[in-house]
Amino acid sequence: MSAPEVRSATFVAETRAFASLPPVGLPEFAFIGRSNVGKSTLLNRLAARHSLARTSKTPGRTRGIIFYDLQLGELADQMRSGGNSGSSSSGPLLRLADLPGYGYARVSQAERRSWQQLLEGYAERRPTLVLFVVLVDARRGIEEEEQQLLEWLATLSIPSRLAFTKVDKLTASQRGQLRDTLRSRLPRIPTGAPLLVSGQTGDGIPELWAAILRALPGAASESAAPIVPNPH
Ligand SMILES: Nc1nc2c(ncn2[C@@H]2O[C@H](COP(=O)(O)OP(=O)(O)OP(=O)(O)O)[C@@H](O)[C@H]2O)c(=O)[nH]1
Ligand SMILES: [Mg+2]
Repeated sequence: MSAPEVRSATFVAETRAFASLPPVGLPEFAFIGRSNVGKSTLLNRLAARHSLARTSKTPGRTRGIIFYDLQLGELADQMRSGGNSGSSSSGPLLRLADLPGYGYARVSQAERRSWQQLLEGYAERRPTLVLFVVLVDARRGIEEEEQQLLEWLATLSIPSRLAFTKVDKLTASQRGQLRDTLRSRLPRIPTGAPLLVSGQTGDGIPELWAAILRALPGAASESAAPIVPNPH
């Protein structure tokens, strides 16, 4: 499995309030997770660009929702349709949304409230939202916040996919243990099979791309993770 060619990746907008979200356009894939989990690094890796999204060792780097539009090459069309598509010269267009990280202590109450409102408005009322990719640090595992987030998205019927980041920091046996733990917990995780990824090494990126492309409207359905259309 390989990742599709990303023909272009462009910054669209950064917004801190629901009222100033950019006009709806391409199908959107939102990346959410604890501060410092590696959201921006993963977006750069997906886009195959070094510095599209700003990354930082200091938590709390991304403060608003930042949107990027991607134009993919034709391999993406083949991945979407399970390999039977014709030979079109360019692939699909889609939008990635980098959300601010939660759980960062040095953020004021006011900023926390405004971020919460932005997230709720975005999740509940964005018609082009396709999928939430919920990122979890592979060394921390799923904590209370992630469990609540997954359950909240499920109550809104918003499809979500869990991805464990920074798996390059795990030994092979720790990765095996994580997979075993996830398999035993799966019935309690309201999402498709979790992905193991690394923005640093590119591990799991083709699988993450496959999940994104199969969730795109009009794509062949993915049997491991049925996609429920977002009714909002
Ligand atoms: N080893 C390793 N380090 C990573 C990986 N992804 C991110 N990092 C490091 O983790 C730190 C945070 O990465 P970011 O991508 O900025 O994290 P973020 O989730 O966007 O953070 P906020 O915007 O603050 O919420 C940086 O020092 C990255 O270099 C990864 O896959 N492996
Ligand atoms: Mg970030």
